[in-house]
Amino acid sequence: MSDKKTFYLTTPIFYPNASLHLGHAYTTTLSDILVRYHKLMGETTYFLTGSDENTQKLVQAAKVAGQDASVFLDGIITNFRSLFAELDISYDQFIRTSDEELHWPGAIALWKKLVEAGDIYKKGYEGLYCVGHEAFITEKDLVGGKCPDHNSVPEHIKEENYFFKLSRYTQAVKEKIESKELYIVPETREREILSLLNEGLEDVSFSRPKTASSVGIPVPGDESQVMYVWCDALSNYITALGYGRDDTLYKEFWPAQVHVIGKDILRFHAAIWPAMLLSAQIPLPKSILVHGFITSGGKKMSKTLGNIIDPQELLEEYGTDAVRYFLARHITPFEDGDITRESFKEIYNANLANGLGNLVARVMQLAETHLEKGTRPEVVGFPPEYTQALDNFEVNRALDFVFLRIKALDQTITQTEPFKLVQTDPERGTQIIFELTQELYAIGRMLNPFLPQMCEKIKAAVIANKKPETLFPRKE
Ligand code: ME8
Repeated sequence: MSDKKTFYLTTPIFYPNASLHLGHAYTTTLSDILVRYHKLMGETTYFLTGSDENTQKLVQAAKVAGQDASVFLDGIITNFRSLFAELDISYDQFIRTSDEELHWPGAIALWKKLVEAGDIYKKGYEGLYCVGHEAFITEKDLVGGKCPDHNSVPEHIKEENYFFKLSRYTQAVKEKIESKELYIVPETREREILSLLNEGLEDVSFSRPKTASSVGIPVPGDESQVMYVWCDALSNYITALGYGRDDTLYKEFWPAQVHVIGKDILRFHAAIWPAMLLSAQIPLPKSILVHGFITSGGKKMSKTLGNIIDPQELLEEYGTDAVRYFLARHITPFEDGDITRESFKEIYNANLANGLGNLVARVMQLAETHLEKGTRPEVVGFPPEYTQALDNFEVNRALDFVFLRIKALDQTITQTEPFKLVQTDPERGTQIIFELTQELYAIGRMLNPFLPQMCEKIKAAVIANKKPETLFPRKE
């Protein structure tokens, strides 16, 4: 066995009923930055993302689009993958829960464990089901008879389901969270889930009759029922590693270091999922990072409001690293963050075209003119301000630090005026220019997790002693 540290990170598996928007791009970019950082620190990383496909939402969306469900699904998955490619998301696996070979055996094995623990029982049930949520909701959640989040009337359902004894695990989950064995970040979300646990958890319906849900994994031993989509979906975090099938990856990487999620699905991840794992006697993930929502102009992005920002559109206009930069630095992971086309452009021009781009041009112009050859500067360790911020998932603070160094380097040039010094004191002048390239190289290295393309371009420019083409053209 190797003693190398491992870092397994997961994103939610997204519903493929529509193309991904900037919110999904945020989760995935944030995740990618963390994975790249841990890789940079020499850890063995594994990065999982994917799609949640056994859902009625998909069936309904395909119907609206007038397409066969599988054709519709293929189109959406192509869109997911191309967005992730354009964002430079370095995932190791893209799991699809419709995959009967890779996902289903593990989901079934986990269900059997819950049965063995005596935590699954059958019960008649009557309630309101919201397909948008893929969950039962209550009368008091409704506004004017509709689910306010999805603006739709829930289905009234009366059926026999299998239930999971979630109530039995309220106390145990609470203890794991309070002791930080299951570390919920940030603290506001930890408090939110603890207060929910203090109210006590009710048992949850874990299956639907096949007649009600045309998709889903059959319940072992009862072909008339399919697993509840959240029970099926949560299990992806271990089935992707081969749980119940081939446990090589599972042995190496479970428990996950972190599940990255948005605040909307906290309850599923910090209450139901740990309870399932406790029931099956599987170790819990180490932490759950819960980020806020991206809004536009102060409002939740929605089709009705017409304020949805398509990540593809930004990527086309500004490029991969500019989009990654904005998401990493100008959205705070622990709170809601806002973006408009105007704010994006302003920030791009100020910090990338003028800030970083201009600095690289300035330093490399001096170097190309006055240094004889390129150099591979000595590689020094990463500063604690940088590593501590990233260890705490604060990608925005880490990038703030890098940009302070960028600003300082710019000021050094203005103050020392090496372009004049090379005339009066060539030795001192070239020494200063050499030091500028050293610092630029160090900055380039720190940009690695955030702006992987720029990192390589900056390092290559210093080594070749050549001013690169304009990195971030100004936008009017
Ligand atoms: O919930 N801002 O899938 P989903 C930031 N399939 N992030 C956002 C966002 C926004 N405005 N909107 C969505 C599901 N997200 C389930 C998950 S996991 C076992 C199953 C991101 O397609 C955020 O990460 O509705 C949120 O948690 C996720 O997308 C929900 O994606």
